[in-house]
Amino acid sequence: MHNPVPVADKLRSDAPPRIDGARLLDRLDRLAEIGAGENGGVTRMGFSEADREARAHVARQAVEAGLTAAVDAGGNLLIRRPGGHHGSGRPPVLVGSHLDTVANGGRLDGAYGVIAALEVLQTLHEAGAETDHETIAVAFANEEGSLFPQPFWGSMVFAGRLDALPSEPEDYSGKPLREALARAGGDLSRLASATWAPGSLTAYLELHVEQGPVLERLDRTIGVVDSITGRTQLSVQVHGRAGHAGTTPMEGRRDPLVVAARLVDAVQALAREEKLCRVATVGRLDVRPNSPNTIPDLVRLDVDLRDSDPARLRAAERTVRETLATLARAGNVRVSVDAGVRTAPVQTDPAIRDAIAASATELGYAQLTLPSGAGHDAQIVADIGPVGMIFVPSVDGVSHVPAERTAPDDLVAGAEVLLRTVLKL
Ligand code: HGY
Ligand code: MN
Ligand code: MN
Ligand code: MN
Repeated sequence: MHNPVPVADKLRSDAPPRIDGARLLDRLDRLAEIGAGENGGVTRMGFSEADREARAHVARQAVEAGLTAAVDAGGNLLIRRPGGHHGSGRPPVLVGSHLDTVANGGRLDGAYGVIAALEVLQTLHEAGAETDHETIAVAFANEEGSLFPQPFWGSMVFAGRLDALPSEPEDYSGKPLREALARAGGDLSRLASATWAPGSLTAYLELHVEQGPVLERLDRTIGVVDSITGRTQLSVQVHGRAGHAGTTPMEGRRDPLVVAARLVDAVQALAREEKLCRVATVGRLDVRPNSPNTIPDLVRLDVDLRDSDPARLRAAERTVRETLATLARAGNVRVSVDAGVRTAPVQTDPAIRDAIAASATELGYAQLTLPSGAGHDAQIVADIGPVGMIFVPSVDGVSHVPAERTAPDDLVAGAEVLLRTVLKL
């Protein structure tokens, strides 16, 4: 092994190492085949078979690149350079995102940040670059909460938010997480071994597609994220009385689906008309028994509220609860509400923002500072260290759908800025 040239000398003697764009794009293509659907969508819901296959696939690529890969008790994949190559004076810099997707989602949300992090680590390794901190790549587990409804699962374990997680998590169908987590290499009874203490990171950097229209509309290549939205997710159950659709008179029905439908309309109105929060959505609705000629007995739905102001989120949540109580009385049904997720909005770190901006300028990419409308693992990792996020444009501003795309040059540009920023931290 040649003696690694200290990156300080290396930077002085020649330009910093550059990303292998072709390898980055090829890895994204191959990863997108795991969980691929017939219409170009990708389904790799957290701790599903496809998710586990993706985690193992990325771990194999890391090892083939001469790096090491290990899964912690929370199911997070951590990739490191073999010993050395960094000073011991400062805590590590963590770069990454998530590999799991929503159902029939896109090929870039999360995956792009993980593959770019692998590319950064491999480029540093091949250049024998010395950094004064260890650089670690991570794929956080179950960021989306699509199968097991605890979004940000892996980053919450990593950041030590164990008391915010259920002790025996189950998926939407009631299947326990314990076995699925074990198959992914984790261990529900040893989560504490996977937590990192506050101050144990120099920085966490997440490269991500914007998932919105702003960068494309303003023709900017690099987004410097200044804040990440707050989010409240409520799981609502509406219990009515099942009955025969043909023989049960309309008078006296206790139909939970009628109440749920009115709630869906009220939720979108509280953002669109009353402007109580930035956006409000019901994206999931389960009807039991879901039979065309039966009045349902139970309807479950998830309410997703987003805003950058925690007080507005609390007011919007109160309004949802009050509206639901009124509708329940009128519909003579019983309701319950669980706050599944409450994540506070987070500001990114100014010094990291400056490093991202300087990197984009050095590389000649047009940039814009903007907030994130989507939630990210970075807002959880912010509990234990300073965080930064880099965005690249999303074609037509769409995400969480098969049409999710980013121009290849922009994908490479984002990874170049990620690498350059790591070297500046
Ligand atoms: O829902 C979100 O904001 C993210 O994609 N998990
Ligand atoms: Mn997502
Ligand atoms: Mn994401
Ligand atoms: Mn994210």
